[in-house]
Amino acid sequence: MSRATILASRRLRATPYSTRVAQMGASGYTVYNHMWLATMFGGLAQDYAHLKKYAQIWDVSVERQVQIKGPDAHKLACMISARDLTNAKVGRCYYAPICDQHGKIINDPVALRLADDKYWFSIADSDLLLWVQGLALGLNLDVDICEPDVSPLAIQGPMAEDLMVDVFGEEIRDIKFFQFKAFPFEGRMLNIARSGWSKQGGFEIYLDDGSLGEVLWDAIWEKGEPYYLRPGCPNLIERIEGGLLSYGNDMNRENTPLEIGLEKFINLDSDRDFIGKEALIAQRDVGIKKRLMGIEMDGEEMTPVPEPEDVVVDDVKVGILTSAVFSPDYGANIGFVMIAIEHAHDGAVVEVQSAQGTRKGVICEVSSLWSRAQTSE
Ligand code: THG
Repeated sequence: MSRATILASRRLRATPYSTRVAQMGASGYTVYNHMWLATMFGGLAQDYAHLKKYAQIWDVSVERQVQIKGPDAHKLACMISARDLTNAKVGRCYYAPICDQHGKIINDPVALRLADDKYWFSIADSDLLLWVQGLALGLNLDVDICEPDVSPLAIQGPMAEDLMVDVFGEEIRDIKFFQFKAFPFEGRMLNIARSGWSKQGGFEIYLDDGSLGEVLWDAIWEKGEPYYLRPGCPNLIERIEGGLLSYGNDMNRENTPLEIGLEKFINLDSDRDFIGKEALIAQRDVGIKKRLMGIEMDGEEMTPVPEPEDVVVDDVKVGILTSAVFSPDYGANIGFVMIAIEHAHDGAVVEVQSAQGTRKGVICEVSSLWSRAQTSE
C-alpha cells in the first residue's frame, strides 16, 4: 500500500468535531459518505482494549441523515425499507436495509421515526439521498427530502451511561436500546438514542447544529475523567467480534439481505409491498448460493485486509474474505467470509490465500465470534 497521505479538500468534508479529533491524535482516517472518519487513535488493539473497559467519544458525523418529511413520508419510508416500518413508532430506531428492485442492498441504515410525517435514515457509506430523491420525484410524492445539518456524536463503552448521566441527567437511564428521547443542550433539544456501532453499549447524540460541535464535544470531555474517557472511533476488532457488518466491505451492491444473514429483520410473508420484495421472495424460493459467515484463522497475527482475499477448498475458490484482523480476546485471527453455500456451515475447513500468507480457516456463525471473545478473557 502507498504511504502517501490524502490531501484535504472541500470535497472531502470536515465534520463539526474534526478539529477535536485531530487535536486529540487521530492516527488514521478513512473516507465515508465523502467525509473524514477516524479509524484509529492509539492503535487498533489499544483502542479496542480501552473501548471494552471504559468510555470513548466518537465523531460519527459520517452517519449522515437522509431526512424525509411531509404527508407521504411514511409511505416512502415503507416503500424503500426492507424492514417492515408499517407500525414504526415515534421515538424508535430500526435497523432497516434498503434494496433495489433486484433485492440488492443499496445501504443498511438505522431508521428513526421522529414524527408521524418525519423520518431520518442514518446511512452507511453510499449516496442514498439520490435514490430516495429520485423515487420521490418519479412517483410524484408529497415529501421534502434533504441531508440536514445533523452530525451524530457517539459515547460508547461500559462507562458511557454514567458519563452521559453526568452531562444530561438521570433521565438518560430511561432510554431503552434503539429508542431515542430529546434532551436540552445550549437552548436546543437534541435527540439522544441508545445505539452505536459497538457491542459495548452507549449512546448517539444527534447534534442538529454544526456550529455547536466543539461546545458539545467539550461539555462531554470535561466530565470524562472519572470514566477514563478517550477519543475513539468504530473499532475493527471489536466490530468483527460483535458481528457488526460494514457496508462496502462485508456487503455491497452485489448482495441481498438473505445472503448476509439479515433475514431476521425482513418479513417477506406479510401483505406489505417494498422495493425488492419480489426478487427476495424469488431468491428465498430457489435458495441462496452464498452466505456471509464468520471465520477463525491460524497463523501470524493478521492486520486489516485492504482487498478481499480468496477462500479456497481443494484448490477451488469458494469465497472471499471480506474483513479480518487479529483479536486479542478471541486469541486468533477472525473475520467474515462470503462463501459458497456448500461450505457455509459451522466447522467447515478452508484455506485463505492471503497476501499475508496462506493459512487454515474454520468457518463459524457470525454470532459465535462474540461468545468466544468473551469466554477467553
Ligand atoms: N448508528 C447510526 N447510523 C449508522 C450506524 C450506527 N449508519 C451506518 C451504520 N451504522 C449502519 N449499520 C448498522 C449495523 C448494525 C447496527 C446499527 C447500524 C446495530 N445492530 C444491532 C445489533 O446487531 O446488535 C441491533 C439492531 C436491531 O436490533 O435492530 O446496532 O451504528 N445512527
